[in-house]
Amino acid sequence: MSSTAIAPTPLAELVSQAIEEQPVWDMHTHLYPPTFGTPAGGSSGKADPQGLLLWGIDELLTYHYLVAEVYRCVPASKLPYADFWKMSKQEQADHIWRELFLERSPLSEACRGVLTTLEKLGLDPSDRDLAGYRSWFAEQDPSDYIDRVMEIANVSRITMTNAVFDPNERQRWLADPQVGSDPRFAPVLRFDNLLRDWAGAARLLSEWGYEVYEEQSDASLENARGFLRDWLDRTRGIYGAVSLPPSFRYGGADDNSTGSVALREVVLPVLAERGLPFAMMIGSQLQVNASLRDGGDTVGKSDVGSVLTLCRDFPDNRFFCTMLARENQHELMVAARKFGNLMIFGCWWFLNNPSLIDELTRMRMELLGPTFIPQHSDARVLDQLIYKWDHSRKLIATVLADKHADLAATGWKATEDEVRRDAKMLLHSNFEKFLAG
Ligand code: RAT
Ligand code: ZN
Repeated sequence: MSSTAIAPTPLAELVSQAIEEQPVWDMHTHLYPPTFGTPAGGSSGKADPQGLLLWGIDELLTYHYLVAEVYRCVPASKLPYADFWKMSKQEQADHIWRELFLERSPLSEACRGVLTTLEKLGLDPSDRDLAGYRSWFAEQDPSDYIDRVMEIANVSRITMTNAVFDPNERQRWLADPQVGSDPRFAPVLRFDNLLRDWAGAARLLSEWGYEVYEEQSDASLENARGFLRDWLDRTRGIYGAVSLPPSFRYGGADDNSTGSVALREVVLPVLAERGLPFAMMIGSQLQVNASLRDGGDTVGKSDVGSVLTLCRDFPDNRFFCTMLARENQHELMVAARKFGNLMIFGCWWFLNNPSLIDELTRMRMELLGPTFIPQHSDARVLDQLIYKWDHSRKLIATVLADKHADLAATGWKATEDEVRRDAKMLLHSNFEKFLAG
């Protein structure tokens, strides 16, 4: 490494190299280690149909982004949803491959991602040989394959989403306390139901032995805090997380909606006492087309004012926040200028497209300098780490290089070490430091 100032010509190259070479700590995914089971056993042969670790070509092709897209090509009047869901995973993948890759050019970001992934794995997209790709994946051992994918994507750590209200996942934690201890993965406690549906959550908690009721009495709230503490102990979650609807509001100390009470009296105090941040992903309106299952949610505009109120009223809490609507982004960035306990992150879901990543990263850098987390992968299929990070790194590097070029035009001379420091902050240490508090 050198601390000599860089000449303008290699600046873009150096920035791109720094971003490519910096390992990323992916702060939000839906990936799991093999201890959670995997439906595709690969060469280990240990297939668990309900397993949570998804990987391989059939999972890549049946990603819910692509299920939604294929229904634009063959509508439900021609292929009823129930018939699609009755097909085997391989038949669904065949259908998607034919309709989205062969009958039409695979121009969407989610389609392109499958091809980038194949290419980076050393498979040739120009073969168009689905059967051949399948045989290659079938030869992989899931645990070794995780190492390989992490190496290609240059991901040093994968953050899970451990959904405590998902019965399948919950059982796995109860059956094996070590299930989450693979050092390549970091656990996160996810508990949407507590804020989205208190009454339903209370019913489940009381079934599970916590005396929590629809009425938010002092005892109910204390027992709900106990539940959260137990699960933070069990999972060793590094932060708490929820996804919230566009209608989410927090109106301050007098707001007595059940969600706001649960937030104020249960979630935030427990996370503050543990010194853990709280991640809010706001703007997902669930199941506008439930037949598409995971692909059936949409986006809605949310309320940044509520985030401001939380950051102001709970200075002992740290908040990660991402919003799904493009319309909310500028206001959210301004909110982050007002409160140091707010860390904005990622280009979430429908924003995870090149044009929008470029726009958001540029705006964020102009308003916040290097003090934000530009991206998370949200990968649901292990192999997606490869394309999501490949595509995002290139876009982040372009923005960072442009900003350094603007600085160079003033006569400011950045050193190579400083450029690498920027890359490290953006892809790793902003997250790590915010976690540490
Ligand atoms: O991006 C997605 O795959 C969504 O289905 C959700 O998982 C979302 O990211 C979430 O965490 O709720
Ligand atoms: Zn997610």
